[in-house]
Amino acid sequence: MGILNVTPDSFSDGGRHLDPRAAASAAERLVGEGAAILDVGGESTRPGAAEVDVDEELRRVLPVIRAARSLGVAISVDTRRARVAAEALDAGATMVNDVSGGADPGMFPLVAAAGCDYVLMHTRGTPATMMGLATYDDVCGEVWAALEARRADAEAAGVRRIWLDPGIGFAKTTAQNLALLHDLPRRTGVPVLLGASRKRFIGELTGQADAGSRVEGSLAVALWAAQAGVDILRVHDVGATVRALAVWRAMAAA
Ligand code: HH2
Repeated sequence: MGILNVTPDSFSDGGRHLDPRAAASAAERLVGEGAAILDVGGESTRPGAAEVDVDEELRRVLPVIRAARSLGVAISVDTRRARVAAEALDAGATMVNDVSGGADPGMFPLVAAAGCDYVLMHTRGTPATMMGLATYDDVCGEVWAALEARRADAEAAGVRRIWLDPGIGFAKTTAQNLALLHDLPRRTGVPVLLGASRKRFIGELTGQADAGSRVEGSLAVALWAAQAGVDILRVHDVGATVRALAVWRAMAAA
């Protein structure tokens, strides 16, 4: 899954794709590099990010989704709002990536009626408040129990095609992120999506303050996750990840 943020303030690619032509060429590049899914987002969810008005979020994502339809890959909309998800699905998206885990009461009924794919991510609070909520006795047990409980709610509402995501960096410290990654091989048998690309904990471990310089660290996580059986990797550096996975896959199959 290639990341395409149409925002002024995303932590890594903020401001780069606000112009529709820049977004279209980024989408083409990500698909050319091997992305099977494009994840289009119009609201930054980095720690402390401000909320975006729904109409503004729609204004950002809809033209990009419409333009990306011709690229022949699946399109996901990264949104916490049912109204944005509904219009994105009408515009051609087939997956809803919801970092709030269904906080909008309209989200599960909408996704159930659409019959689309749904990514259910773990977080606490909102992007503005989440880092004050990173307190757990047993981070792995609590995160996966919360995900399973939300999945049961989603299924009860009629949602069928669900990927679970532990939400790396969302209400989690570096130590908690590492514990969740270490624990991934135990989570076999459930469809999992992971988004660790260029995140802050990688910068802390490698001494890279600039998000664009966190490629090698991101690849290390991607290979670990692939080995653990993670189904979808949400990444900025699609070409590098695809090449690293080609070698990993050959070794795994040898
Ligand atoms: N992380 C981000 C955004 N969406 N979706 C899922 N399912 N999992 C994630 O880990 C995830 C996500 C944050 O990264 P990014 O989109 O690069 O930055 P920003 O939130 O600043 O736009």
